Amino acid sequence: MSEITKPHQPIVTHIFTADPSAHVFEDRIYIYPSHDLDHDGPVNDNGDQYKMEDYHVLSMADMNSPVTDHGEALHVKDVPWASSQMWAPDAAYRKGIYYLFFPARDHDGIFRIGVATSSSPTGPFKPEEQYIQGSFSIDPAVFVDDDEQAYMFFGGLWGGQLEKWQTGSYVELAEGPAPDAPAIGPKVTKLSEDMLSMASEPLEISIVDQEGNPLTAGDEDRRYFEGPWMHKYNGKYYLSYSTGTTHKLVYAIGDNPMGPFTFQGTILPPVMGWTTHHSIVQFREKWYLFYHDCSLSGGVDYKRCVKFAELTYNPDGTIRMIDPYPEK
Ligand code: FUB
Repeated sequence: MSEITKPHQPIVTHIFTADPSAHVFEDRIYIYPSHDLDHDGPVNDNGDQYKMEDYHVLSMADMNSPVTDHGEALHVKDVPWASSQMWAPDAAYRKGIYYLFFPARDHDGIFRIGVATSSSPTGPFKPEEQYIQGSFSIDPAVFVDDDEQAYMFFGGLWGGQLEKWQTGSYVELAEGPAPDAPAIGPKVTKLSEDMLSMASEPLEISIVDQEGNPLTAGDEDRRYFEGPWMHKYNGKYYLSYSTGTTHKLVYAIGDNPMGPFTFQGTILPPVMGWTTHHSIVQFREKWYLFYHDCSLSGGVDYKRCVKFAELTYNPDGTIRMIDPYPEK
């Protein structure tokens, strides 16, 4: 158990953690992060340095309480279809069952998204034999709307292989669009009642600027890269994500969870490290951003640590930008 929980500080220091998906279940905060491992292997644009093999669930009673590490909740060796690289997960609850959604490479090296279930938010989670049919790429984020319909958002460029699926099937050598062409958007699908399969074909989400023009692939300050998250505030849908190469967390607002979304601005400017990845959650009356940086390892990009900060809105519903290092 960690001693303290403070904004902008690592929430645990005994393991390296990243990609936090935070949820509130029965008035307790649960965080589903990636579990970064130390190694001497290659570091490259394919993301080989992110060698994760398992998931730990963390939880805290409130924002000032110690954090409990509930131990290993799922290991890649227990997932029949997966071979390596357990990247950013998410969790959901429906009708007495907790679901862990996670990407990993299959036995052909192709990223797929799997699901595992438990009667407890802390696991252990039992994986399905096969990955979710029709799934590909990385970074699942599951959002259950007020009408109980669940949606899964996913996709990531470069190591996350999203460029390779532009035709609907996997093309190993496919590249992204030209800089002046519309950017590749995140994917969204409705999930079935039992949350174990897709209830609709994945659709590409359109993110447009304030004039209604699609963001272009060369607009690296604003276009989608990876790490989608969906939350609802005052009846509007907020799609937030990482811009990857420009290292920001940004957001867009829409009237429908499947889009289109209009770009708004930056939630978090770049932090220490290449990747940036987040979730947004309401706990009691306040909203919080969970994110990561590499400060715990002194800047080693694949040894990251989860942090949080309060997130606030302007009266018009826009999000106030957060300073990740307010004490510097
Ligand atoms: O942690 C591995 C990958 O790095 C995640 O899937 C991405 O979102 C990025 O954070």
